[in-house]
Amino acid sequence: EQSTKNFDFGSYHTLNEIYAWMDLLVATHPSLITKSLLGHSFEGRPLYVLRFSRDGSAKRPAIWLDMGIHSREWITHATGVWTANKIAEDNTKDQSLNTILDKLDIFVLLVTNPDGYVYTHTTNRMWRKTRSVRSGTTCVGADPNRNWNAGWGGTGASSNPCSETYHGVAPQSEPEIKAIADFITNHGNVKAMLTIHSYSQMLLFPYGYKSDHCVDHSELNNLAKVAADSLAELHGTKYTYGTTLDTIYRADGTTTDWAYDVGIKYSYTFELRDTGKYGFLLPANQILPTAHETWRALMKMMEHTRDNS
Ligand code: PAY
Ligand code: ZN
Repeated sequence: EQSTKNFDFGSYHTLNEIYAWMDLLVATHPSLITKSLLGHSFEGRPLYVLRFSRDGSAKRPAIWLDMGIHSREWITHATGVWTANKIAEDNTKDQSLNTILDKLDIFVLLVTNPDGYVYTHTTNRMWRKTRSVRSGTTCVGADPNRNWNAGWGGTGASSNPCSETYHGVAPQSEPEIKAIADFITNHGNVKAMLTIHSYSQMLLFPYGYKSDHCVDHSELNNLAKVAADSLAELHGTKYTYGTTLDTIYRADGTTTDWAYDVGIKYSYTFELRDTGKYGFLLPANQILPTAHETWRALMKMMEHTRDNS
């Protein structure tokens, strides 16, 4: 019973199931994986990050992956669980992953917005935001992907607390975002930040808050193409790519722009399947194909990070 082998990677799981599975994964791979507490959500739930590391030293160069910042994007948590298991199982078997882990730590935050995730299971499957409450409004939550301190408060977000893209009362007002930003800043050696969303089948990179192309634009665009091409080879799933502003819309206060502006060059938003047929309600029989194809793109980005940092 108590084995990661019995876990059904092809189903959606609750927060408690994911948290219990994380403990099993750590117990199964104790020399590779540690779990740390980043902080707590607004409602007091723990924010746990998994660290895959061959070396005990605190500040090795690292790759950061996060899932579920928007709670209704269930395919991201499911893909994340599969991905964490893949890293654990293949860490020495896959020669390329082996060389990545020789050089870099990998952090995986499977449930960035646990309050929202619980709410999507109990009350409203389509909940996107956090569950923070504030005075002066009965509307709950802020958009955690408009709450970062990068172009915060511009026109690519809403100042209306009832909006789906409400930016919150201040940059990093949401404890989930503050906890991640503090962790990454204190770490100081994160080389890639890959934040996983759904849906739209896109790879997005800075900027979202301004139309200027960043100085690394051609390198980031080329890497997005390599990743998208590799992803498509498996099941033919077509991704578009480019800056957030050029490819989807203007968005202010996003993870990717914050990461890039604090010096994390390889900064991407993934928008997983599909393009709208099922949207956030992607059928569970697409979890494994999505995870498998996404892995190919993630590996291209992790390999490039390994070879260029
Ligand atoms: O990080 O590049 C970014 C911003 C783009 C995403 C956002 O609005 O935060 C795009 C949307 C998302 O995944 O949240 C797309 C989905 C389909 C939505 O809710 O509109
Ligand atoms: Zn999202």
